[in-house]
Amino acid sequence: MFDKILIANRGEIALRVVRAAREMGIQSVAVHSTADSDAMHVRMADEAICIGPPSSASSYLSLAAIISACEVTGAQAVHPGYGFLSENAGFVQALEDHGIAFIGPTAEHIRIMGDKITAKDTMKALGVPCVPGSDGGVPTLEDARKIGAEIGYPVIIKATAGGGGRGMKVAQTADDMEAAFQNARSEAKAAFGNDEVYIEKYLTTPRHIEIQVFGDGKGKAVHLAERDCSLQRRHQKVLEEAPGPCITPELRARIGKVCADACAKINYIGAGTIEFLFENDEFYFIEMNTRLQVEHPVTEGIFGVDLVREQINVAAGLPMSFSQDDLEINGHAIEVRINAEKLPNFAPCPGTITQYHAPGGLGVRMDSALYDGYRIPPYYDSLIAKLIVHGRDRPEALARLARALGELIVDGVDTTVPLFHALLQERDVLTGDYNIHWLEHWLEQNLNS
Ligand code: MV4
Repeated sequence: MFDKILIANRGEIALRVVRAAREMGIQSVAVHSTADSDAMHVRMADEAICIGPPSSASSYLSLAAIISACEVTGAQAVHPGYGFLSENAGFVQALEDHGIAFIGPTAEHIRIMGDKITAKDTMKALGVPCVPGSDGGVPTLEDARKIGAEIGYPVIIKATAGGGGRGMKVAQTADDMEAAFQNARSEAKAAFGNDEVYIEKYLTTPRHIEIQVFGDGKGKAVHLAERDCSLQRRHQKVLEEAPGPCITPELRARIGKVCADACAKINYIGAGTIEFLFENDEFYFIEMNTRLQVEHPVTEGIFGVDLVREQINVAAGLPMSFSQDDLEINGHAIEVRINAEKLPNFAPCPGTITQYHAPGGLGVRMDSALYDGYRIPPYYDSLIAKLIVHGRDRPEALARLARALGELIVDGVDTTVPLFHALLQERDVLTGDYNIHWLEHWLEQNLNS
C-alpha cells in the first residue's frame, strides 16, 4: 500500500479523498493555487504545496506542477478527483513515465472512452446496447442525409471529441439536416479542434440512468446499480438519486450484468460510470466516464461502501473488498448540489461565507469544504456543497432531505438551496415522474430564467 498520496484537486472532493486516505493510514498531500491558500483541503491534508497562480490552467491543470509536487513530497500516487486532470490520458502517461501511480483507469481506457465513437464501438462489441445510429464518423452532408433517411427523424448530431452535451445538434426533419450538420461540425471544430461527428436516433423523452461499475484491473468487475440523474439544467446535474425510481430489480440485474461483464472483459480498473438514456424500459448507451463522479455518495449510501478506499486499494494492486454477491441495496439516497449561484439565472456568486451551519442527524451526509469566514474564489466551479441523505425508502429520503435543507445555514452568498425547497413541493419530484427535460420546463415556468 502507498504511504503517501497526492490529491490533484480542490474543494469538497479533495477533502473526500483526504478522509479516505486518513482512515487507511495513508499520508495525504494537498496541492493548491495561490487563490486556495486558505482552503479547507489545504488545512485538512497532512501536507500542502502551492502549485501556481489562480488560473486552473497554470495550477490544477498543470502536469509539470503536479508531477513536481509529487517529486518534492515523495507522493507515490495521485488521486485526480473529478474534473481537472481526471480524464486526461496524457497526464496518466506522464505519471507512469515518472514512476508515480494513478488512482484511476489506464491511459488506454481513458483514451478509448474520451473518443465517443471509439467508446460506442467498444461498448457495442462488448454487448452493451447502444442508440441506433451511424457506424462511426459521418464525413459529409450526403452521408448524413443517407443515415437520417435510414434511421428516421428526429436525429441528433454529436461531436466525437465532445461529451457532456457540448457540440450537439438535433435535426427534427430532413429539412433541418443541412444546418444541424454544418453547425455541429463547426462547433466541434471550434470547441475541440476536431470536427468529426456521428449521428444517433434522437430519443425525445428519456431518463438519464448511469450504472456505477468497479473493476480490479485483473478481470474482476462488479456493478453497483444505477443513479438517476435526469434532473439537469444545461447539462449540469442538479439532483441525483439511487436506486432509480423506475428501475425494477430485473432491469437492474440485466443491465448491471452487461456492464460488469464488459468491464471485466477489458480488465477495467477502478471506478467507472456507464451512462445510458432510458426510454420505454430500454437502455441505450451514450458515454462512459472513467472517473469517480460528483454523485458517487448516493451509491455509497445505498451500498455502505467507500468507493475512494476501493480505488486506492486496486491502484495499489490489492483486491477490491466486495464481490457482486456481497452488494445489496439498502434503502434510498438522494444528493442535491448546492452551488454558489444566484437564482433565477444561476449566475456564479463568489464571496465570503458569513455564517455556516451544516445539517446533521441520522442519514445525513454533508460533503463540503465550507467554513465560517471562507472566501469562495471566483476562479473555479461554483459547487460548494453536496447534501446527501439516506432513508429506508424514497419517501423517507425525501422527508429527510427537506428536514436537512431546513437546518442548513449558508449566509453571505446566494445559493441554489431555494431551488431545492421549491422542487420538494412538486408532485412529479415526489413521485419520481421526471425525464431529462423536466427541470428545464419547470424552470421556464417557475423561475422565468
Ligand atoms: C442524446 C439525447 C437524445 N437522444 N442522445 C446530452 C449530454 C450527453 N451526454 C448526451 N446528451 C443527450 N444525448 C440521443 N440519441 C439527449 C441528450 C440530452 C440529455 C441527456 C442526459 C441528460 C440531460 C440531457 C439534456 C438534453 C439532452
